[in-house]
Amino acid sequence: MADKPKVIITCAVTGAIHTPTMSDHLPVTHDEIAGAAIEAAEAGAAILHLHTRDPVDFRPSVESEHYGSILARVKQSTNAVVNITTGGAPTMRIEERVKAAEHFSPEMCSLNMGSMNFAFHPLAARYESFKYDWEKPYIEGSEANIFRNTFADIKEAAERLAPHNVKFEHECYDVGHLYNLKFCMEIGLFKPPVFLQFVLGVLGGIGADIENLVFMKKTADKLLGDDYRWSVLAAGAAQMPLATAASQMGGNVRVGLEDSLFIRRGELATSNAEQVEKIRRIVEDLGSESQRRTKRARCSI
Ligand code: KMH
Ligand code: ZN
Repeated sequence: MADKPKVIITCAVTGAIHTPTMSDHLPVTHDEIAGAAIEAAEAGAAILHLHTRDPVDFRPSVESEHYGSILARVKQSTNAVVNITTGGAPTMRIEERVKAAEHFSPEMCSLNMGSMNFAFHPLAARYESFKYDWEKPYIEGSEANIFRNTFADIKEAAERLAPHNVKFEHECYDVGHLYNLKFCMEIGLFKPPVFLQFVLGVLGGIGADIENLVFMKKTADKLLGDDYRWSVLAAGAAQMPLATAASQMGGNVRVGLEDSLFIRRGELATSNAEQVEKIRRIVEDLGSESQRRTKRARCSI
């Protein structure tokens, strides 16, 4: 009998978009982030995409000292691939965003493939009050904020992290970002096979529907041929439907509270692990196998 198709589940545990007011289940302390990551790995996540937060008011942080205890616990307790964000928060510049990856040399890092108005200001109207003073201006400010990822920024991240031998999760929020990646490969910044994360449903990027997913995939095929592997993250309500579709199209999937706070329409997820369990169940019910790693090694995707 033919081997079952394998699907890599990434879990993005806390991110920098959702704020403490939005869900009591969003892990925000270092202890909670580490615990949530470990639970997600136990539930079936092979890659853990990690951000950290300030320990005082839980705003997004990229400080290496705010990662230390999280990474130590995760490495001790799981075999999952550790993926540290270089996206940080959309308000931060690349120089600060790559520092933690330089410091810890993880197996993987995200790398955002274009500049955009990464906007989530409509979320502000959903809450009457906020737990922390920074939340409302941070959310509202995204209306006018440019998440800067110029070619120079991408080159800087690639060159600074080259000695660390990291595998990048190339985050592509729109079709143009695939062309940006192709250009960067042509000038030798990234070697195939590259690992793409198609990001659908962020305001400022491509919308989350099946036609757009097919378009992203066809464009990647045209530009990159066999030189890539891919995964999908869809923001909010589209998370599970598009992850399911991706898993049936030969792709991999990303879930986690960074990308959606919900387990189904109108119901908050109680944990990252709950989302991992759900997508794993779907993927396995549909005849694929979730890819796991039995022992810790350098990344070999
Ligand atoms: N929050 C995701 C939509 C990064 O960390 O590099 C984008 C993201 C960015 O994961
Ligand atoms: Zn992220």
